[in-house]
Amino acid sequence: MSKIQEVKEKVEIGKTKLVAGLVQEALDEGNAPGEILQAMVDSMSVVGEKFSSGEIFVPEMLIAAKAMAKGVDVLRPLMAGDTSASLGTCIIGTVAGDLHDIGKNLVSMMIESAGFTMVDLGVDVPAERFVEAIKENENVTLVACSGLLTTTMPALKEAVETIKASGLDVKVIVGGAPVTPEYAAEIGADGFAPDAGSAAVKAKEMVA
Ligand code: B1M
Repeated sequence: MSKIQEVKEKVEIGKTKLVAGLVQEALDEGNAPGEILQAMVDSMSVVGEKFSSGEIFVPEMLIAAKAMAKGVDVLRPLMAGDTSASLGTCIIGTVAGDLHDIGKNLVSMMIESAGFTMVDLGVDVPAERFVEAIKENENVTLVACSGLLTTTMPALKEAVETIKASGLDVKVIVGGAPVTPEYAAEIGADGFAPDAGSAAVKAKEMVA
């Protein structure tokens, strides 16, 4: 079995203590960081399918997420690009009621590598907290809101509307599995991206 395949399998079954070592071994064998990351993202899709079909439950889903986070920790220094260019500060968070943070963390890593200083508010972030963070930090040019549940799409809308209603001069980008470009436009977001890589490209375009 290839090392990448092993990483994928161990993330799926939540072997938190093994994943970091296996990711390092996969790198040592010459696999690209992006390829290893994609394997772990694919694992989470399998985990999601197993959850949907009732084969696994929330605790297994959580432990798989923790295993992936260990792997991402190893890749992070290799994925971060040249951060010397400053495009300002980006406030990022997962919206109220939503605890999913793996995608948000990947988006944060990629936007940082595009040249932003990141301020990560974490998960379950109330709309008002985004506004406070814009006021508390210097040179905020962008706010990035992530939402992973269909039930938290209204919270995404509330976040965008609250930021816009504050009158503060920032752009807002939204994304997450249930979010479509149409929904992003409907709720008044300035930008949308389907994945972490394109979020970085879009973020740069938005503040240029
Ligand atoms: Co939950 N969960 N979960 N979960 N979970 C999903 C999302 C689900 C699709 C699983 C399923 O049913 N197949 C489903 C949502 C269904 C829906 O709403 N339509 C679901 C559910 C139902 C739930 C609970 C309600 C389960 C329950 O309690 N009964 C519960 C809700 C808790 C809450 O948030 N209030 C719940 C809980 C959890 C855990 C806490 C156990 C855990 C999260 C742990 C963590 O994140 N630290 C978890 C997990 C792990 C998942 C799955 C399996 C994996 C999510 C993930 O990390 N994917 C997920 C199934 C799936 O995704 N197929 C699932 C990998 C990650 C890289 O992808 O997050 O999509 P993703 O991010 C991508 C893009 O979406 C995009 O870029 C990222 C990288 O390319 N993106 C952005 C994300 N944010 C962006 C922002 C941007 C731009 C792009 O701009 C700002």
